Amino acid sequence: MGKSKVLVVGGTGYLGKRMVKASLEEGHVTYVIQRPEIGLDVDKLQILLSFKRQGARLVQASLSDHRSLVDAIKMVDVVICTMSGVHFRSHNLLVQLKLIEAIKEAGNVKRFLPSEFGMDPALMEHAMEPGRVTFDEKMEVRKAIEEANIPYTYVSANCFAAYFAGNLSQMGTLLPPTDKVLLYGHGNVKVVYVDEDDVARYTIKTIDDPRTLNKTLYIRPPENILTQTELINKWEKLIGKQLQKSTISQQDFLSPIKDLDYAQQVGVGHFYHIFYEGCLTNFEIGDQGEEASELYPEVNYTRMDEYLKLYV
Ligand code: GNU
Repeated sequence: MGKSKVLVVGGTGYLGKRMVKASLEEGHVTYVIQRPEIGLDVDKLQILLSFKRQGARLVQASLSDHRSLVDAIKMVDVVICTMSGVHFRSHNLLVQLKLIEAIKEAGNVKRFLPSEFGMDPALMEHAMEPGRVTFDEKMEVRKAIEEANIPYTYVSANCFAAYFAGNLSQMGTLLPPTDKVLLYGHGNVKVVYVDEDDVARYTIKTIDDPRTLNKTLYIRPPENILTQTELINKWEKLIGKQLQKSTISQQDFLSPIKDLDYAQQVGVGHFYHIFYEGCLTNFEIGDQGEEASELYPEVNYTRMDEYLKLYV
């Protein structure tokens, strides 16, 4: 297999770091943008330097300097963007429109993977305010990509394990509760939990795969399609103790939304669609999609009982 030249935009971030690592591990020539805007952010600089030590190439460019972006893009075949779409983090999905302008002008990119990595925004036209902004923005980015005829793959990675599994899907915390756990409805809606390192592995597998050209890659590892209750059972087995369960109805879950800050309002909407409506699993993958664990059975994905061991 010929190796690709890959540019990661957002390489120092939560998911981007994992993309850079996975790309280097697959033997691709891996470029990471070094933005002048990092200024005195010593953590970001150290991450970049550690990538360089591992063989990545740092390229100076800024998202507010079109020329610099075009020059960076001209060096590669594949662009992966992992800018944050999470509201309690930097949240800047529409900045990708500038990247698309540059990809259009450069004209050499064989595959662009925009920042998606969650639910499929194309299936969220009915989503609640204000959480729908995430999907509306991702669709705006898709529209720009498709109008510019840029070859793409959209990755629907479902629930990042650190946000959804380590906390047994409780909001407002990243750690498992010790006594009481809240079940959404009957806790019996199938969701999909994916270790972020696996998100990066599958994503890198797909960048030069003709089967995912202009398609959506859904990451649905079969053993990680679980209900909230099934996830909690795995945890209880690990700690050898039962948690006290209470359920919250859909109505009670949604009613206090006005009193929350904006990021939490966005979160409530997302959790509602995932855990009550079942938006991650209530559809079959059509001919515009492929499933990652089917295409790449060689990836030994992390099962959630293994993942949760870290939290004991
Ligand atoms: C969820 C969050 C966690 C929010 C997606 C508030 C877009 C997606 C599965 O907005 O990444 O506690 O697909 O108190 O397409 C937020 C994002 C997570 C929800 C995180 C999201 C999932 C966004 C919270 C909380 C753990």
